[in-house]
This record gives sequence, C-alpha cells and structure tokens, in this order.
Amino acid sequence: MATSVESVRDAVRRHSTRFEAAIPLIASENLLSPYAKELLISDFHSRYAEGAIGDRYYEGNEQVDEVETICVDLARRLFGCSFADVRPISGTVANLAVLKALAKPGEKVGTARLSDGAHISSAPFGAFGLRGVQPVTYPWDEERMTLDVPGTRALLLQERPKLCLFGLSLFLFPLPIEELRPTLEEIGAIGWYDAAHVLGLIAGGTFQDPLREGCQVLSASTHKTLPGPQHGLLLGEGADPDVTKRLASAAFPGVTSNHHLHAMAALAVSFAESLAFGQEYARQVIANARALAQALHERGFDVLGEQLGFTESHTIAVRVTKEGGGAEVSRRLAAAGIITNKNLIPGDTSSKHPGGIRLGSPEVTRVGMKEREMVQIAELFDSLLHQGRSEAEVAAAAAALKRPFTTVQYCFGRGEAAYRYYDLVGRPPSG
Ligand code: DSN
Repeated sequence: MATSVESVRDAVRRHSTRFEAAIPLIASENLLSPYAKELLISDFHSRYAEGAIGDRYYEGNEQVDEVETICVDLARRLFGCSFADVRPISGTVANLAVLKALAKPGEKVGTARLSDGAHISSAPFGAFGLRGVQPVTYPWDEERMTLDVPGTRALLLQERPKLCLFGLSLFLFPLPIEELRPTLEEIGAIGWYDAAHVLGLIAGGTFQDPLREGCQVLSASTHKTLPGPQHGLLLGEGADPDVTKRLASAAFPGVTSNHHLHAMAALAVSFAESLAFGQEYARQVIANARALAQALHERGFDVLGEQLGFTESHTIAVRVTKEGGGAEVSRRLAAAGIITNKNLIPGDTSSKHPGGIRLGSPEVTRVGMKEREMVQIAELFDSLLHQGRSEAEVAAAAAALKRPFTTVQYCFGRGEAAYRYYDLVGRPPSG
C-alpha cells in the first residue's frame, strides 16, 4: 500500500516539476497564491456547513460563517453587485443552479453554439440536457467574431426564451449585450452571463461589465483569469428579489449539500488579492495575449481576428491546418514543453479534427512574464512548427525561458514557488 501512496505522490511531484519547466498556455488555467493555497489544506477541508450563513444544520460552523460572510462581502465589492453566493463548487455547478432556479424542463434557453465557442454546459449532453431545456442558438458574426446582433434579435423575437445565456469558452471579444438589451427587455428575458473565462478581466475592469450592460445574473468558475481555487460563483444585480431567492435555494439544497469550505476560504483570499492587484494583472494578461498573437502572426501563423487586433481578452485562437491540425500541433507542442489545447474554430466541420489551437496568457502572466517573453514564446512555436527544430531542442529552450519565472506575482506574500509540492509528512514506510 505504501508503495501505491508513494507512486501517487511521485507522479504528482513529477507533474509539478514538469509544469515548472513548461510554458503553460491553457486559457482556463492559473496558479493559486500562497495564502490561498494554504487554506486548501486547512481544517475547513474536513467540515460540513450545510445551509446558509447563520442557519446551518451542523454545529461548529462559527468560523465558517465568519469566512463565508467575508467572502460574500468581497465578491459584492469586487463586482459591484448586491447578491453573491459562493457555495457552488464549480462553474458547471453554478450553471446548473441558474438553470434550476430560472428555467423549467422543456423551456427554451438562449445560448451561443458550441462551434462558435460556447461551453459544454449549453450542450444537450451537458447541463442544458440535464435540466431538459431546449437550446435556442444565436447566429454568429464571423467578421466581428461575436454574436450576430440583427440575427440574434430576430431569433429572440421569434423564439422568446425567458432566459438568455451569454458566455464562451473561446472568449476573444466582449459579447454585444448592450446592443441586445432592448430585445431582452421586450421579450421579458433574464440576461445570464457565464463569466468563467473572463471573471478576472471583469474584476480588473478591463473587459465588459455584464451586470451593468443588461444581464442580471452571472455565474462563473473562479480559477481562470480570476486566479482563485477551483470553485464556483453566482452573482446578481438588478434582479427581482424572487430571482436571487431562487438562485440561493438552487445553490443549496439544489446543487450542493455541503459546499467546499476550504475552497471557499481560499476564494476569499483570491478576491482580496484581486481587489489589490486585479487591475494591473488583468491589463498585463490582455497585453500579453495581444503581444503573443502579434508575434505569432509576424512569424506566419494564422492567428484569428487580425482585423480586430486579434483579441481583447486573455485568449487567442490560431488556425493550424497547414501545420498539421489542432490535435497534431498541440501534441507536438506539449512534447516540446508548451502546453496548449486543440480547439474547434469557426469553419471547422468535424469536432474530431479541430483546425485550431487555443492559447491563453493567464498563467504565464501570473509568473511575471511580459510582452518580451511573449515574443520569445512565439519564436519557440516558429522553431518547432516552421523551422524543423526537434521537440527536445525546443523543450530545452522553453525550460530556459521559464527558469526565471517560477514565483507567483500579483498577490500577497510574493516570492513563493508557484509549482511547489507541499511535502508535509515525508516518505511512507516501504511495503
Ligand atoms: N473546459 C474549460 C475550458 O478549458 O474552457 C471550461 O470549463
């Protein structure tokens, strides 16, 4: 048994060492600050706190109530809203809570198409299917790389869904919520924004402000551009009190029994750090994404959205059909120490053969990289995918580039190793 324990720990240690030497460019990933990480292994992890603040089913929750009150208060301040619920344990669980609270089985719910970058929550095989709602999918404007406003208006007026989701997992540009607001009001629909990818950019005031543009409800995960723990979040502003009451009861007992108290405590720290450093971080995340896009474009890569400045977020999309396709290119990059994911891009006809890769700047920014390093990353792409350098050679160059960038920035307690493995107990006895 001890051998198995050590095998697991060894694999996780090797993973940490690998990522320390890698260039991680997954748009949905980020690094926790040391203060937030510490709380994940606190005693909060061992406890139950079903119910609401001050109204729990278990004894011993006084400090949990204290922390959850702080967490809710920080969320309200950070996002300028009157309602926050920090109990959903992931972004998808938060989405399920919204669907449970605000839609009934069989009803229509507006959303973007998966092939245009919508999250799997909107799919018949995802949260929409689980709740039994019918997706009404908005048309896409290829040129503006966002929803087609006249087409979406016409669709909404025809289908009249009472709940309209706005959010993407390939989220390059703000969504035209302000332009659609009059239509949402005309059909009496609730605007719902899935901010998972862009939560940290919204917190930093550098993207769009959905709760003031026409959405009353926001759901999110909390570990992408908002560099918090893996957790979920619900926010509300300007919504009918009945809506927020339904959201709270969907969070508990609808989609959680206990929530993850250790992650909630870590989230409170991440919110406090976002209040202090979020603006500077979000600005650099976007500047880095744009610099990477420009540098790749200059080296012959087909980065989408050139006419729009490539991106206004943390994400860029690159069509890599001439380099071998999304699956082959992301595999070769990973072998060379550059971690990305294959991604469907507009125009793809087969979900099995995505023509693109998705790149994100949250993690490389978090460890202190700036525009200069983005150019160096683009050079690594070029040398592997255009100049014929070997995976091993490029991996060595990637590790050398990464070496000075292994501590978490934009947080309290700087200087902590970002990829540190917390060895609390030493080796187990052999056997
Ligand atoms: N799968 C995540 C992403 O990478 O975008 C979203 O949940």
